[in-house]
Amino acid sequence: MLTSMKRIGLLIGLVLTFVIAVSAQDVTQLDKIGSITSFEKSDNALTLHCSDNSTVRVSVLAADLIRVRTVFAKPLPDRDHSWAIAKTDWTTPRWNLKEANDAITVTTDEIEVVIHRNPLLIDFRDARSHALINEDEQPMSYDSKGSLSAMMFDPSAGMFIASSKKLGFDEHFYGLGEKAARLDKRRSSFVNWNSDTPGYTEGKDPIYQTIPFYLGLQRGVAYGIFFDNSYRSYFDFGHSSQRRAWFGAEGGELNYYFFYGPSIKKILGRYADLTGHMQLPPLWALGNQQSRWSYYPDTMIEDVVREYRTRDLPLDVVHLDIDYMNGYRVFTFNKQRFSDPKAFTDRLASQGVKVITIVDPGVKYQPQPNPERYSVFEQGIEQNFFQHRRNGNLFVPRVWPGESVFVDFTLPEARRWWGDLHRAYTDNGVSGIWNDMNEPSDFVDQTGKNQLDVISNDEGEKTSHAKNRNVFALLMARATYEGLERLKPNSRPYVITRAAYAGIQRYSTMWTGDTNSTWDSLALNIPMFASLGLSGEPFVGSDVGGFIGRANGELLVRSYQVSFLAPFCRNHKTNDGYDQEPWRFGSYYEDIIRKYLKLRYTLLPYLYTTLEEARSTGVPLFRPLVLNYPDDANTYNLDDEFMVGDDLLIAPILKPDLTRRLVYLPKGTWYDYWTNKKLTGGTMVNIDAPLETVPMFVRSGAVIPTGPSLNYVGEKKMDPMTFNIYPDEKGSANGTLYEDDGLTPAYKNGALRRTKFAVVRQAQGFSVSIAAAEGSYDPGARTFKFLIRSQDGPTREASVAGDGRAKSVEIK
Ligand code: MIG
Repeated sequence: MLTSMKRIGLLIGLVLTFVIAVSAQDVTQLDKIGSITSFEKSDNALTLHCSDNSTVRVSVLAADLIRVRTVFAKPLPDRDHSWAIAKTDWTTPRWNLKEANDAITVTTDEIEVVIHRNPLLIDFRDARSHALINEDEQPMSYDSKGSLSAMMFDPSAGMFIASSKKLGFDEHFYGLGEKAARLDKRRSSFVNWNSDTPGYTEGKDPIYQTIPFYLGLQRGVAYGIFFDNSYRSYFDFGHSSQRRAWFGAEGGELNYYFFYGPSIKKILGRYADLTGHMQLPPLWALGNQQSRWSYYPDTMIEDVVREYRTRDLPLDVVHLDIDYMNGYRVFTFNKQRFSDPKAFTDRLASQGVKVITIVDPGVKYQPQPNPERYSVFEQGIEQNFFQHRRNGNLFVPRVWPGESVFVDFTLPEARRWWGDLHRAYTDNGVSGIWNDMNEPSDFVDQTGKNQLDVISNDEGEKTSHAKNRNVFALLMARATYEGLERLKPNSRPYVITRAAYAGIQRYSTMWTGDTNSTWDSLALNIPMFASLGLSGEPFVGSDVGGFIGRANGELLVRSYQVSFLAPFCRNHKTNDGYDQEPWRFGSYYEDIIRKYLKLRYTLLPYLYTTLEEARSTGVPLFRPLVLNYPDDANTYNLDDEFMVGDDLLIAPILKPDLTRRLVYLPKGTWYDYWTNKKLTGGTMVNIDAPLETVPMFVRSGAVIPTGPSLNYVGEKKMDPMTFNIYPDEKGSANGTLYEDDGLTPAYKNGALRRTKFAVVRQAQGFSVSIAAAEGSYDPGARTFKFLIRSQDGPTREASVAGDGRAKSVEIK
């Protein structure tokens, strides 16, 4: 029995916890940075000294990129390092400084940064129009007295810091990486702390990844903010107060990069310059993939592949989940289940199928004496590559192998060692690596509390879990990618990851973890893929059909109708879930799935061209409409349709029993992909969508390259290449085809071919001019076939040799 005193105490405690929890969101309680007392100017920066001894450095990296780096109540430390950043050698653009009594102004050709002296408030303005883009709502702030530390996840992490910006009346927010949330993040708040969250639903936060980058868009004008801080971080876009959008973290520096567009595409290009451009995976990574937890023994996988081939379903990749290993020991095979892994991958290779193996970070803790030796554990111990607690004890989490250890991936020698261990796979014909559990997940405690006293070397600084958790997966993926590059220098590495930090695109593709086989989970695919694309991660996908629970034929078909145009298209299922390979619900559903998989393969030239665009420009393949139409407010919160590149618009069905839906088409003329019927955009259109038909539209003015039907990438020569022309109102169309060998890194040295097409209407018919091909890659002789898509009459066509020479073709 509780005494009444105790009850009151409990009540007060509860109320206090609530008040504190609320004030954690209240950045107005924090100490504000002091006013500017002096400053110095260098070639590319201003360093401001403040009345409270805080230091702010405002650096000009490019005309559209400014960095603000603040440390509170002390000078800037010498070390300036981030695992996310790929480029530090910026060529300083022309800029100037203007001093006035109340403010210091830094101006580039594009941005004007007005730094008010007292209080210290920063405005970002358009350099030409002086129009405000973004402004501080209060001075940058910090918790000098530690009053918030009681509610911090890890009070020992550091000091809570925050930046607060005025919330625009009509400001929309995008990006922030992988969130189980809608496209427009306005009026929501989020936490970043990489977490293993199986079966997550909309609103679950945080989940697996941390990408502290967002875009603000107001009246068609976009800016970006990358808050490069790996501590547990917070983003609030007008959730706790309609006055402000703020971001903060439980430690580290208030270090952010400000990008100015005004277009989103331009910002994504700069963000890719700063944090790294995705490199191309092998072309077959765009092929269809099949997985489950777990296919074994080897003969079961061969059965799966046989089904695919006899049923005429295309397939490029199968995945081996954790049961291929000997007792979950990474870098081993279970010899009962896979007696000869090399012979197995060879047999699949002869059918055009590649094998990916899962590799988790947990290394089985297997000290001597033990009758079995496990060299990975032994080598790691010998070289002191595993993580330790602050007291010097080895950190021993529990994951699939039972007691385990994790590598300190901040150590370059440990990354090299881990990368080289992948020889165990590459020597056995494994073609790619799937990193799971890398939040890192620990069965002892999924929140990370059990890891708080784990120390990482961190370039000799010996820093805490609070700083290193969110970059663990980035560094593991880096070790993997660089290992694969060394082991197979002539093959492009292919890595898939669950957790991540900004910059992950340099090393890995991703998938969205443990979804549910539900309609709600399916509907989340679109805003999640789109937001990841707006956060620098172009190569995304989700378990087709959903991971947990039981799908059915209708859900599986509708799921393929979303993912058949996502970069990563892989059907995957949990261990105790009902099987969901494409044929499991009968031929009615299987036939529809076949139609979409085959369509994906014929569209590969378009997908690959668009993927290469993502590599070179940072603009993703899978796009929300707002990316292509930032001036059209109808696109600002569209969650149920998407575009692939500039030209294809897909509006899937995301609910059961529905065979018709409203689709928003932006202004202009669109072609219904299935009928070639022309539709006028700028409005919603009501479209039939029986199960066999996903509403799909082509932008007028597009040229969509397609190839032959394939069972797998490389099965046949890409001959003929067919160019589907969708003339606009004036009868014109334009397009590009990107090609390379699809396998090696030679494209980085110019072994590629880019061909541009321009179509114009003639008095009779059309004329296509093919520009001389760029690049040194030679795909060999083939035919280019041009088709004018039109609803009425037979499609007009013409063919010509696609030999790289400039020429023009008349289509009568
Ligand atoms: O605790 O390896 O997200 O795709 O099948 C579950 C088994 C561990 C989680 C991954 C899932 C994978 C599963 N893994």
